[in-house]
Amino acid sequence: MNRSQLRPFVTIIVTSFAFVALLHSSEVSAQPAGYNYDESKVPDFDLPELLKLLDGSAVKSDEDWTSKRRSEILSLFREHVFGNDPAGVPQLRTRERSRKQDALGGRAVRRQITVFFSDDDDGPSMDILIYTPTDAKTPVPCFMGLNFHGNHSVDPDPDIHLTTSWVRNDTKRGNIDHRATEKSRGQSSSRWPVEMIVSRGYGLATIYYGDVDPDFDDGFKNGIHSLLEPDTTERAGNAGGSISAWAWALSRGLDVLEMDPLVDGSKVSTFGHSRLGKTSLWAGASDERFAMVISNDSGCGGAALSRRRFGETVKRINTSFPHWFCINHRQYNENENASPVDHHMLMALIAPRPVYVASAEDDKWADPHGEMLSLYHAGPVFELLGRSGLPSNDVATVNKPIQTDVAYHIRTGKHDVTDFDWTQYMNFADLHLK
Ligand code: GTR
Repeated sequence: MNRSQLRPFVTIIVTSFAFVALLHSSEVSAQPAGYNYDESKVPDFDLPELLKLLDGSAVKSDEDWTSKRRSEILSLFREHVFGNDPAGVPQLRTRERSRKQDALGGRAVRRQITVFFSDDDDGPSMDILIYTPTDAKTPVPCFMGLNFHGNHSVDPDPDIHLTTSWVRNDTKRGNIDHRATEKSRGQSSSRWPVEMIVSRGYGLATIYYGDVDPDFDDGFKNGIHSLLEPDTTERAGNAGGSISAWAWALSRGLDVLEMDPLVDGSKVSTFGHSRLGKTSLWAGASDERFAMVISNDSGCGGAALSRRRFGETVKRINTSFPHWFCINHRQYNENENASPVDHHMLMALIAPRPVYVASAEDDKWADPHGEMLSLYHAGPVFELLGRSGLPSNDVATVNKPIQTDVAYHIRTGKHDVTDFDWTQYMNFADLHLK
């Protein structure tokens, strides 16, 4: 092979290496080339109607919405986007793995609870790490979210169980050969300001998403699929993808928090960042027990309107992450307008409960304005149910949160979770859950 023959070969290797590196990064703030980041190039489109039933008749009352249209839309999301929920909820068994009455310098009670999904202690299970304020006199409202790197990444506390589940390789954070090492403790603590949360009177519960379904495309053989779906040879087009499995885990976490004497189970907010923000929205949409729903930079497949094709597209997400959505979702690759849903309908499924959508200015890949617009376009449903939606569809001012019955902010900075974001979530929760 001479040099010029070699060049395309090298380019292919370098490109695929970069592609794999991108897929394996949860810190994506880059703007991959070849996608639209220009508002003037957003195509024209019509959104599917929220307040019209599939038989063409109008939704006129909150009763029409609650008893008819809401369930139609929920079924459409199951059929065309996320797939069905994992079938056969097993009998959960829980075991308190540890408890510390004076964690965080005495400010918090910290517990680790293992949730077993079968009779087998070695079978699929997940750990919930829960912090509640030590000085609380009554059960507290609580935020619950999945984390990307293991519960031990949330705080450097050496007593937090180091996950033994698969983790994404990342030498810098101490994840070697898909296993967490001591070095990985506390590496995500900037995203989980536990002290700030308990000092404002809230609890925080978090679960490692890799306990439930490791985030790679293995044909649904591991995690809860090994238990609930032993035969995956011919998966149906509407069989749930990983987001559906992760959202299911949030509901199982809520089952546990509902029984928890330190937490007010009627005031649990689901929270998530990025792919886990998509998951938070789907959990909140499909499980009405969640009192509030927070999407942090969830982008395509989450808060953003797919029809805008701004930043990440349906085709790109289904190609990069074939395991996240159901197979039917691939019909809308470069064919978004044919979908019977768009993501304003995901927001509407959460109504009348409070929903917070947050974006970051430099996170163009997630389409900040499109994230806001889906919340805006869900407005008619919030209004039908006696709540107010977003007052305007104008591009939002950076660092100026809008918080009414729904909330939105775009902050300066990149694709991440910051103290600014958490401060806003707690301000909003103060309005609705206290
Ligand atoms: C990106 C993906 C986004 C977002 C992000 C993340 O690679 O394109 O949809 O989910 O990952 O989860 O960090």
